[in-house]
Amino acid sequence: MEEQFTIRQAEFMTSAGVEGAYPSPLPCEIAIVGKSNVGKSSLINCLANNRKLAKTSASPGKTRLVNFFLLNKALYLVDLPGYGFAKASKTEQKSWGALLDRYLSSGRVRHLFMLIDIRHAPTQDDLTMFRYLIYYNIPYTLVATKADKIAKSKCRQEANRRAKELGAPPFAIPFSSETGEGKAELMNRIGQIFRDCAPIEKESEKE
Ligand SMILES: Nc1nc2c(ncn2[C@@H]2O[C@H](COP(=O)(O)OP(=O)(O)O)[C@@H](O)[C@H]2O)c(=O)[nH]1
Ligand SMILES: [Mg+2]
Repeated sequence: MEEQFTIRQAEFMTSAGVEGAYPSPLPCEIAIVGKSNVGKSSLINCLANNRKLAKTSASPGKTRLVNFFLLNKALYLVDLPGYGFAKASKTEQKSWGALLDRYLSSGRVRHLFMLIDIRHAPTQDDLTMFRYLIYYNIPYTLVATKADKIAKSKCRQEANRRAKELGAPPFAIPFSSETGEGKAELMNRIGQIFRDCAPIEKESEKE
């Protein structure tokens, strides 16, 4: 049975860099990864119905921090800094790697949404990122963004093709933060993840 998850409330909590403290963990934390400009911040805003919640930018590489958004005061949605923008210096790449390593190895994240552009084959950085999340053994869902840029009749097929090119089972959710396509499907996914994260009542605690 699918039960639609609704975001009643969304707020920005805090940002952390390579050293800053993360907020106290909640049972459910979902993080979003993907290359710069793929539409991570736009997706958060679209889900939360708030265009100003996460800063979006037409010029890539602006998010250098791990940004925590609290949904319904119950779960964290985390905007991770994007990878693979051409102008990044070696130092910047290194600090991005350290930031991501620290976050992923913290054991907080329960699920990752990996975003890929529906129009293009995965980049080397996408492939590296995908291997990395397999290595960390983190459950993930692939989301193919900017679906409004291609014919609607091709979205499902193209999204799945991108997943396959990444080396994943051939399934990705086609999504557009412009038209809201795929939003209901993604909200269902969040609902499922949220329910799976809920602490299970132990037999001994039941009365
Ligand atoms: N057409 C279209 N543009 C999008 C979509 N999502 C994001 N964008 C645009 O892509 C650019 C980068 O978006 P942003 O959310 O900041 O990407 P981020 O770097 O991954 O956080 C912005 O100019 C957005 O308006 C989408 O679904 N469709
Ligand atoms: Mg962003």
